[in-house]
Amino acid sequence: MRYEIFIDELECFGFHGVLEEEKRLGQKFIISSKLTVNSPEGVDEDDCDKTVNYAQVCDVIAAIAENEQYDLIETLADTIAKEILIRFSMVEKVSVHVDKPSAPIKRGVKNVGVEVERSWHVAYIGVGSNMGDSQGNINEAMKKLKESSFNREVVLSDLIKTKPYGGVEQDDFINGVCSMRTLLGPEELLRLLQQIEKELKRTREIHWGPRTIDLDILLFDNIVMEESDLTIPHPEMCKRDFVLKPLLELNPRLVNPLTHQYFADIFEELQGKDWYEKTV
Ligand code: A4P
Ligand code: MG
Repeated sequence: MRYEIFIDELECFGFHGVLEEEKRLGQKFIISSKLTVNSPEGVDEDDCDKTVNYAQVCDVIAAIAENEQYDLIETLADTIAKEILIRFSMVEKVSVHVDKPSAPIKRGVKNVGVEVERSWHVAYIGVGSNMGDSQGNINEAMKKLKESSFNREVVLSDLIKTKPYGGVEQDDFINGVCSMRTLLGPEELLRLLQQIEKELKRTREIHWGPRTIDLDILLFDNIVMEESDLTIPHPEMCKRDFVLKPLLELNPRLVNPLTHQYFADIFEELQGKDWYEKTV
């Protein structure tokens, strides 16, 4: 069952702020939070272990607010939100509100505050390599994704050997798809993937050319977005058997949020298209 827990106006004494006096003297911060809890076993048994203990949540909030130091209350609120999601596995979504009633503002202001929201998301990542030790590169990328405390349940499909798609003459690829839960937003996840590509010595000389590792966001919840640096669903995914096959292995009932078609049907239709380059 799903329900909400509220923590209202927890008073903490912290040292957050841009000014030197704020860092030295400290001041009062008032923190409220709303947690959406999914308790698989429900609360019929009246058992504290089957829910989220709000006293422990208060301790986590106070430990961050009182022992860490941030210039911005936005960063403080976001750090608390992430930590609650990481520490309490039954929490699906959290909002954190931080008030700073004694903020050093010359005009009379009763209060200033911020509110941030974080939740767990489901993401599917296309994984490919055709340079160096491809299998080793993919394993290393998976290790790095698992090491990030912002991700959980990182699962890799079977890896398949595929013919290069797209006209560039190059070695065969190893491809797969990885599914995971992440508390990062789409742009933050893209930055993490690009950081891992960089660490694995990915260079960008030829468009669609050889690469030690390529990590593309295929799907992110049911989001449809088109920004200059990020398009979701991945614009090429429906044309690629080396993406659809491992994706369907992980979840055969996935639906394309753009067209509302089953990816299983898209994969089947692909086989009949005259431009289809079979790579698997
Ligand atoms: N970008 C936009 N949307 C996304 C997204 N959903 N996920 C932007 C990731 N990145 C996204 O990507 C270029 C830009 O796309 C990024 O800066 C990002 O902001 P890139 O990885 O730097 O460059 P690229 O390799 O030229 O493009 P891309 O799209 O990664 O290449 P593809 O489309 O993956 O194609 N044949 C086989 N058999 N197997 C393969 O894996 N891969 C390619 C590369 C060609 N042929 C292949 C395979
Ligand atoms: Mg890419």
